[in-house]
Amino acid sequence: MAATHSPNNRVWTNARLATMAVDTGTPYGAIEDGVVVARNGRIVFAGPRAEVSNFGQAEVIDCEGRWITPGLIDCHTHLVYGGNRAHEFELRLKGASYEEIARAGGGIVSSVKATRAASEDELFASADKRLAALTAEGVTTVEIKSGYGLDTDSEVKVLAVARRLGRERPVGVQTTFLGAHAVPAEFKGRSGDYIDLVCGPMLDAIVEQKLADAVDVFCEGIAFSPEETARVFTAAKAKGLAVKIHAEQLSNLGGAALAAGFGALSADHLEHLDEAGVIAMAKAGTVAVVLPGAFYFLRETVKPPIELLRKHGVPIALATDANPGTSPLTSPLLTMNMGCTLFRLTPEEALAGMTRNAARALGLQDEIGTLEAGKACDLAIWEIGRPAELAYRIGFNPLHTRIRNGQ
Ligand code: DI6
Ligand code: FE
Repeated sequence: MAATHSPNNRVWTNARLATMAVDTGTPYGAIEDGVVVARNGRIVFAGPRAEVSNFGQAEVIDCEGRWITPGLIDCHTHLVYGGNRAHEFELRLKGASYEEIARAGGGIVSSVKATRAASEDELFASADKRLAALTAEGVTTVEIKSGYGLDTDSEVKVLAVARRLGRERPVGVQTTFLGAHAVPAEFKGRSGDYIDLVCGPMLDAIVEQKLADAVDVFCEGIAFSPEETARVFTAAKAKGLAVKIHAEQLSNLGGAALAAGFGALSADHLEHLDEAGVIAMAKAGTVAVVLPGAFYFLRETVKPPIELLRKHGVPIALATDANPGTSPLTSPLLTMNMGCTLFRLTPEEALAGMTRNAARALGLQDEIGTLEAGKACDLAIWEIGRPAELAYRIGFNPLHTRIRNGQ
């Protein structure tokens, strides 16, 4: 009788694994001649072929020596927004700075107008194309922030679109409420009143509809002060939500240390972070998310303090920051390349930044981010000879297959 196999049991064999597990003693947690065994969408074994005696009634997939990494995780994006800002790109090329454009009513506020005017279906359709670009390069989980609605109905609309992407596409979506992204035009000069709205009715509506997994604040001279940030974090924590911060992107306001004091999952950007901030993050276990796309697009010159983050053992994650204003980037592979060329990460750090440490930046370290038994079977299978190729190439996609929850 021919062997039957359960569709819920799958084995990827004849593969090289970059497990990205910690403390294996080998770069990338690599295993030559490895197998991944999955049952009902979860990894039950990832390790040397020699340790598995038989595959039972499983569907066996021969990887022909290809590399398997954990599915990539983009832990910081603003994927859902209306319109685009190509016109501001032109203005910046004529000499205007990002801050000048923002102060003159352009910048985030112009994306807010377009986002408010767009229907849910329109927002879904445009974000879906950007999401497809991410998944085409191996992304299996993405974080999506609100922050281009800036009134209760529009923030709810954006987060509902993000949730819908997670339901209708084969990708995990974590949502983050970033109502404190910018002061909307109708609150100009009254940021305190706007923060009342964010911490009150807006947060209430979002919690009520279970639309957010975390809350973020843009703490910056052109956005919100540390005091305003603390108010949002206090309100978020009272509702049981995790917090994150955009900090030290254009100046050092001590936002990362503030967020660490609230037990933040991550502090993101960090170009102007100092050693005191690094130490505070290390103590709190807050992940440093670096965003080379924004650094590149704004032609910044001050790099995040990678050496200090390494010295104090702060985990470093890497993300696209996909957004219309400062990082119109939807390539995780180019992001890894930029992490290496611009910030001097090693290719192994870059891959850890889009797998293991990105999972941690989302609080999902027990679920995803490494090839280890017990985690979701989210895989990226690559046509490469060594893992460093993922960060090395520019504009080339060696993805062979992407697997989400074993499918
Ligand atoms: N930091 C950024 O780089 C983006 N948001 C943020 O908090 C900028 C968003 C934009 O300009 O539209
Ligand atoms: Fe951002």
